[in-house]
Amino acid sequence: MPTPDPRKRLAELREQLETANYEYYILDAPTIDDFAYDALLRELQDLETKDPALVTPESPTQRVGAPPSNRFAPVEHAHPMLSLSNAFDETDVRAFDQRIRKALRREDVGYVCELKIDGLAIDLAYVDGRFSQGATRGDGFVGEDVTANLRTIKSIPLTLRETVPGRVDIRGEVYLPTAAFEATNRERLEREEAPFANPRNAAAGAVRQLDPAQTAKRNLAIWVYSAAGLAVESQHALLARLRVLGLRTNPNVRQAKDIEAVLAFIAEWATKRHDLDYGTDGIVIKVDRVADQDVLGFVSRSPRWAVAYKFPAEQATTTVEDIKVSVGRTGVLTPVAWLAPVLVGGTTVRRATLHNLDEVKRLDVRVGDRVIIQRAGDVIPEVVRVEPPLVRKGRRTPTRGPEFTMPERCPVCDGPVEHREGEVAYRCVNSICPAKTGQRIGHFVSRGGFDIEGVGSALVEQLQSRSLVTDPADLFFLTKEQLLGLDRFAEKSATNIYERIQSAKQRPLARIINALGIPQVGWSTSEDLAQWVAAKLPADASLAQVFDLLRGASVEDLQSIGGVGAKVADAISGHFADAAEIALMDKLVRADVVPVLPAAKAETPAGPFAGKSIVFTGTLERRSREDAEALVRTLGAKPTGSVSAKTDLLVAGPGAGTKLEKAKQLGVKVVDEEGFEAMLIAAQR
Ligand code: 0OX
Repeated sequence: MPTPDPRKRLAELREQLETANYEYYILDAPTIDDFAYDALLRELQDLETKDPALVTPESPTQRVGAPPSNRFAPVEHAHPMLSLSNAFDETDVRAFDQRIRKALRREDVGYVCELKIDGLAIDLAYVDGRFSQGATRGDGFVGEDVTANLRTIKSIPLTLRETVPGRVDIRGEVYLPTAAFEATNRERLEREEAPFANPRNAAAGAVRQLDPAQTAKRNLAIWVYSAAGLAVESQHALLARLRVLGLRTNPNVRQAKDIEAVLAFIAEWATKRHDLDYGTDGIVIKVDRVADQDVLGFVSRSPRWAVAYKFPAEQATTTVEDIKVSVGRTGVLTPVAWLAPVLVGGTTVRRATLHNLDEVKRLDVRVGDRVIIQRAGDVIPEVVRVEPPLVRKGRRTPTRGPEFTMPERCPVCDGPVEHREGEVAYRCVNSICPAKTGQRIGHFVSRGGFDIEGVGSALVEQLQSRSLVTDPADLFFLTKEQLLGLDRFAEKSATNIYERIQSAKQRPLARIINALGIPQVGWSTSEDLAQWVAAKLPADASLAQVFDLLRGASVEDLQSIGGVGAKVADAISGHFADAAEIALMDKLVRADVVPVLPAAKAETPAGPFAGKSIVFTGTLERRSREDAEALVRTLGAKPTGSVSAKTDLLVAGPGAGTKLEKAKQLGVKVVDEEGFEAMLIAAQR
């Protein structure tokens, strides 16, 4: 008998497994059981083990097992990933419809309504039908390469069911089903880690696991909703085409012939959404026809042709079991209501912030009270009001606890609490308060800082209680042996954390600056500061040089940085002059932290608009004249009203007259609106 050709069998197995996947994950209609699936997969694995040369990235065996990576490489999106503008009520939705009809100069505009999935937006690039790269949204222009992790998600096909030549970018939302989200949070609470605030954060945590095998365990799924590179005439046709290609689109969509039909869809899903096994926080309304979308264009980074209606905050009633005080990174004391657990919009809530003492007094909330709490989107749950007690016949009115007062000593370190005249906040002023230090370390290792995965609050508390860290920089001096001595640490976990900490020593400068926790300085100012430093120092400057430069900067120097006002400049200057902060920075230098400086930008922004004098004439259809002028100003251009020999560019829409004539006579460059939009896209990259 001739030996069967392994290649032929391999192709058969892959085909059968991909089909089984498609039927199970996309069509929700399996034709073979788990046992049969596993048998096929094992046979394929055996063949590939015998001849590793036969393994390809699209093989179903490759959905698990890529080696863990240290960090994710940046990926520049081939097409920017847009964000959506919001609508919060019926008036906003009707205003959106009016804007659309006005801009299209037509009354009959059809829409498509989609559920707004509470997940993580990602881009899937398919080249010649093969999944080649997956990236997170990031800032819309540059995301992170999470290909290996996305490969583990079974509802992401590794090959399209029809080969589409060239590249297509498919966008969708990766999400964690509600049950998996709740299970993840229960596990986190058991490990004394902070639970994820919402399904989106949990999905982001799972997608950004350094070890794809961990992502594979999480039960993530995807719904896709847009694509660049597929020629279609409408959003509803696009969704149909995506389904044909084997991608998973959400079934709860509707074509709406007008805004009344859109509002009916919204009303229907306001309650029905609770029956879904995934989170949705609103409805995305899209103009259906692609030709109309093209006419409408964009305002800054949001399409004019779509809007996200957000469901109103969810409310629930529960009982206050305790009021405790937490201490934040800057020492501010926040009263927190500990609640009888209650389900609010699909998430179990156990705590709600009471913000500050004034708010507690305003609400007059006490232990034992029944309260209405609310949770809106990403926001931490809060107490809205106290309900009158339920008094039943023959029963005593439930007793209320005493009036809440702020503690006079810090509940964590017993240090003095200060309340400055005229300020709402109460602060622990002990500079070495472990709560402050703990929160500070949390910020230091967070995604916007040194991004050290695995250093959670439980680990930080252990390190603090054993005096192994008293400030964030101490992390870099921890030895593997010290980690091994901690509870629940074995050789592998200690080595893992140790290596992650060591590899975090090299980080983009903006992250290092953000990690310092300078008051008033968030992510965007950190980026501005990093850019300013990069313009003044060589690309391979050391951290010591960077800190010296910032320490030596005057308030005036700092104010010369775009986006830094007087208050922020004062805060930065104060931070770099503070003895304790200087000691911390010196320690980071001694730890051999290496800053990666951003590519220095020229003083005026580079790009096609930098330093150019621009005139707009005629009608602009995609954006207002004011919007266009403001936009080019941010890109370094000077918009003016009349054409002269000094004019560099004339943007001429329909109806342009004398200005266009004059520009032609003077040989000034002229572009139409299309050309201008193309220049904008290039400039905003
Ligand atoms: C969602 C969702 C997000 C694509 C370009 C315009 C709007 N979270 O479910 N975004 C979009 O579409 C973007 N659709 C969605 N359904």
